[in-house]
Amino acid sequence: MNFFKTKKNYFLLFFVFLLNGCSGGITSPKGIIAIEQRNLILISFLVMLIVVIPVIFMTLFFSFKYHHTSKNSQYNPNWNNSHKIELFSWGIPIILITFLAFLSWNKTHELDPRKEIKTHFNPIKIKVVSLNWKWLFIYPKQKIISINEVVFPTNVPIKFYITSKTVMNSFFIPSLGSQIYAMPGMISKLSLISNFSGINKGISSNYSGSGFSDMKFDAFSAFNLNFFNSWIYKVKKTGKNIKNLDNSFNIFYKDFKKYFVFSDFNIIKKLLD
Ligand SMILES: [Cu+2]
Repeated sequence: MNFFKTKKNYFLLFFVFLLNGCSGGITSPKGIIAIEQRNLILISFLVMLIVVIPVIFMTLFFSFKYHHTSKNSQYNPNWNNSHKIELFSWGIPIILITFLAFLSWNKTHELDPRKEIKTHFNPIKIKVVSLNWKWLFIYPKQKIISINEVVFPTNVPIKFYITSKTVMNSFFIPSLGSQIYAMPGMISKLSLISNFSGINKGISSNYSGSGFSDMKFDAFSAFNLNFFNSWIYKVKKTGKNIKNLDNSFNIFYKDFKKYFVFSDFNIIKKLLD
């Protein structure tokens, strides 16, 4: 049988191409937050189709049935009201909107970015600073800094404290969910978790200037705590030592080295304030 013989197969092929670009983002979630958000989008989409599909169908059906050349339609000049139609055209949207409102209200509270994710692991705290045009990841407890690379263990909640040293950006790891703004003078909190090890892409989803297209980072979800600790060890061994800073971020702009180590947290604190 030839695949291209039936219309149905063309239709299937169309959908394959349509969905081709949808890998790696919010449609292939890697953590519970992102899974919940994907489901919310899909449920809302399907619920809205309850209205959209009949409307498309009726538009076509009515224009054929009541076309001026059509012979099987009735001419009804004195018709003015139908409770049945009113019931459908008001009743169904009211039910759907009530359902969507209920769902959105509950999910936005449940998936509040600031809310801590409860597991039996303590969350890992990472400070994120957006610069022109790179991402700085500060691990206060581990006393390290890495540029455009963030590593955390799988199944351990991560608590990001996000700010900007320049213009406004938006911190977003699509496969883990929830984008949040990085703003100067403010700290946005974001809780995420990754339940699969591997590389996730990170971006800024808010246009911020000419070097914006380079504001991408790798978010590695380490297989377990041991892998995470060995990464920390590697950074401490290879990172450039920060002993004193003249109150500026210039060192991060000039230096193309990816990792930094600091012995005294006051150095970093001074920069963040
Ligand atoms: Cu906005």
